[in-house]
Amino acid sequence: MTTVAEVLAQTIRKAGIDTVFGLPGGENTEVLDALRGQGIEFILVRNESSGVFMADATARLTGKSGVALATLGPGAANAYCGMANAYLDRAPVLLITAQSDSRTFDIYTHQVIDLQAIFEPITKMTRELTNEKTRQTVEGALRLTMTGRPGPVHLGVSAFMAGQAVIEGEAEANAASPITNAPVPDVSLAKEFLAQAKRPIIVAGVGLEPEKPYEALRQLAEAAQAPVIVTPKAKGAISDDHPLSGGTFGLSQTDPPYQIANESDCIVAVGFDVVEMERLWDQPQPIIWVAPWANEDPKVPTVKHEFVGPMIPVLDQLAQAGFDPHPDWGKTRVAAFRKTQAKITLPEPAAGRLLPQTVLEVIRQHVPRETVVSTDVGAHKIFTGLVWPTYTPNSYLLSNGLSSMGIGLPAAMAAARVTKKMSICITGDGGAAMVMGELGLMRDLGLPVIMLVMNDNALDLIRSAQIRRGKPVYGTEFVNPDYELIARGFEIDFYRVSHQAICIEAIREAVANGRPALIEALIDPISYPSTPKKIA
Ligand SMILES: Cc1ncc(C[n+]2csc(CCOP(=O)(O)OP(=O)(O)O)c2C)c(N)n1
Ligand SMILES: [Mg+2]
Repeated sequence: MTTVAEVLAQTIRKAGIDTVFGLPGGENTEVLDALRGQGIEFILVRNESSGVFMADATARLTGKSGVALATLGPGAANAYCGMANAYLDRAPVLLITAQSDSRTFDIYTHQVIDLQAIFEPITKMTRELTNEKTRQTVEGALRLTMTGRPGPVHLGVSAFMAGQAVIEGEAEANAASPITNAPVPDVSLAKEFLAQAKRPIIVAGVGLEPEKPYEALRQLAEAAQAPVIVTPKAKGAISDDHPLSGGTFGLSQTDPPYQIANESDCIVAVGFDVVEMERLWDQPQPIIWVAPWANEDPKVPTVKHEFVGPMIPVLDQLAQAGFDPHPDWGKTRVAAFRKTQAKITLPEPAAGRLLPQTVLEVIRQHVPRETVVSTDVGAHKIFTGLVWPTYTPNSYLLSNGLSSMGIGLPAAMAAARVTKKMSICITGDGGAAMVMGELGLMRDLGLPVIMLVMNDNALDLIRSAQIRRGKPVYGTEFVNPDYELIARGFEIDFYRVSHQAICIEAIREAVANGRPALIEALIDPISYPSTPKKIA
């Protein structure tokens, strides 16, 4: 006989997925054993949302769905933030949880919450996995995570059901490719329209994954002389040292690339999703929409031409338009924009403190171009997302649709596992405290991850909001632990840096050693763009 748990594990394996991230409860033992039986590596995280965050980052870097596991009740509730992130960050994640046995719903309440109901609003699908159509359900779930607008799916399976034999006669596994062979659409009208634009731009967003149309995007940009502005999730889609890279927007209401966007007369939106924008979409220019999903939820009213499906064939055709851009546009406009950015002067840091700018510059100078950097959420993210030079696709990871703290370290660990190279997590001290237990996983796996904590003893982004709104600073400052003792407790390397020379030395050494490391950067947040320059 083959059990539900075994079919679940077989189907995951057959889809080419070799790792599941999670933290089990007593109700998961059948599933865990079936995963082991299929040779699937189970990565034991210290908090369930970390598992979902790792599954998300793994999916992004491998191009396959990521799979996470949690128990019923509290485990599923802990995984919720990770799933909400997968939903708003459009990540293809399958979460398997235990769930209460529906036969006992009326007589047993311990740890029972209605998981189908709570996951419903933040998933593309949530189902109870039973011994009927088990294989089809799991295959369908994995496929659904990747189709159209990617997103999470939840499957709950009770401990009883996991051990039951599947009902005979199921169709054989048939892992279909997530990208369908849709007919190439007729883009002639959009092409004519784009050919008339004098100041076109391309805005690339989270929907570039999993198709990865980077090459087609670059070719269109070059043909049209269109500056490419990326959202944070698309950083690296065009190299930041390409003469048409117009930077990143979506982090704050005043991100500098709006200067270029505001002057444009036509936008080609590629895999764009307003979920990433910090302000309402108020650009008046007409849009050519190229994405794996339709312009809806919410609808952008300025879309004039809409192409839903594979993006590469559309971009390839658009690149054939006869362009006639304004001579001051394209590279020239981007070069002028970069000059204005280079002129910004920075305040002096307090004694014994570094500016975050110095920390980032030192890291950028000492790590390879393709090194994956993740950020957590806070002032440090808004700043890093804006200025971190990203040269290759998917080498900058973050939560942006949900903007959830706690993602930085799990994402960097997942990246180090997939790439087998050093990755760097830049986190605030608030976010670091949320995931400190995961340093144990970093040590267990010997992952070459540098966790760099921007120590400002505050939830700086929130403290800044208080100051800007004229409120007293309250509930946003705290005292950090002795990070050296923390690192020692987890048996990982430690560095404390408070000026540039020490910072250079620490980064150099940590990169050369390639071991798990914690770097505490004593920073002055004054130079973050989100931090008011006068602290009352
Ligand atoms: C899970 C979660 N809780 C709360 C918030 C709200 N929030 C956004 S930024 C921030 C401050 C983060 O502090 P820290 O990690 O120290 O980063 P900093 O702003 O100091 O750079 C908070 C509390 C959030 N985004 N996610
Ligand atoms: Mg902080």
